[in-house]
Amino acid sequence: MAVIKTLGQFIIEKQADFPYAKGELSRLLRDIGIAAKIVNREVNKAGLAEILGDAGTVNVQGEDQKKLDVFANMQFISALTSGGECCIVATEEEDEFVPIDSPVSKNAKYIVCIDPLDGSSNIDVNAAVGTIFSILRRKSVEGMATLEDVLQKGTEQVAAGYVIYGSSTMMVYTTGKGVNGFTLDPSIGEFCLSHPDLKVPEEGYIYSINEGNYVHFPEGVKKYLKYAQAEDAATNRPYTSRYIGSMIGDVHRNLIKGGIYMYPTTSSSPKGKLRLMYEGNPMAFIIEQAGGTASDGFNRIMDIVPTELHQRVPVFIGSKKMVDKIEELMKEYSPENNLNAPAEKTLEQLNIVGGID
Ligand code: P6P
Repeated sequence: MAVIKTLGQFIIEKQADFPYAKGELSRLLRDIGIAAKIVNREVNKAGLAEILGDAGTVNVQGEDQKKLDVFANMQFISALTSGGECCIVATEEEDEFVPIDSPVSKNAKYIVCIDPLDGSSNIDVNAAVGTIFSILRRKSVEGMATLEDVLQKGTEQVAAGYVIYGSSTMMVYTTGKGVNGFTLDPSIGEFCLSHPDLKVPEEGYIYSINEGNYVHFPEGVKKYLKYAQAEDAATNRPYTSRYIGSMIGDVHRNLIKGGIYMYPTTSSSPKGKLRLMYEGNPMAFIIEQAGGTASDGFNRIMDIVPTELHQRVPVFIGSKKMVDKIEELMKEYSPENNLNAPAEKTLEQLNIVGGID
């Protein structure tokens, strides 16, 4: 009889990994888990409740908000407010970040960047949707936290995770010590450890991309697609194409089976479609912790210095060898597409005293 280990038990057990932690991060993860169970209940009966369809509002991205988007956003903000461990919520559904100014959050030191319901256009057709979250520690030490506390590189994340509301509901997260997956057991209302120490296969044979945008892809992406579709038994090509229209669904499958998810620049998304703070960075942290790679085509996503709350980023994420291949082709055929090239190192940074002779 396998011993059930709940998310709560696992978090407490792993708390020993953080000797200086006083339990705040553990409680924050618990709060997110609680909100996820409430969102899961609504997603699972979306077809029944009057919660399908458009909310009649538009978010900062100019996308129609679905009623479930708005519901999920409210649930996570509410859980994070009452949990008391979070001082700011940056969410896809709000133009500005949401300061959490409640008596219990006075000394809260964590910031949560969240996409409350990614892939929500899939809700009405019953395809996988999910929540993506990234946890940062505020840098400022007094007063209200500010946007500067939010705009930190992905390497500064203390935790990241997603909840996939699919054929089963799973939470997958990392605190920088590997990746673990928990499946919701509705009979006891608990997320239970089901996928310990997840690792993404170094090589994969599945690629995920919206080929409808082919005409406007960078040349390096076009070259990669031709490479993926070429006949070569020795390297298991042609690969298989799988595209759910929900990043979480595609990245989760590729995490389990191996593969690459790509959302390059397109004519309608000249800087990429996915957002750095609450899609690119958290998924990059998870995939890197599972042994994979996450790139904008040229640079490690987690090294990109954010400048805007909702900034977008091209995403190539998954099996290391597949991402290495696309980076090779992007560098060769689309060098002009390198939108996040690190600023030229200054002479001081290069420790060249007195300049170059
Ligand atoms: P397209 C969902 O809106 C999302 O952000 C990702 O989850 C998904 O992979 C992508 O956009 C789908 O975009 O342009 O292919 O419909």
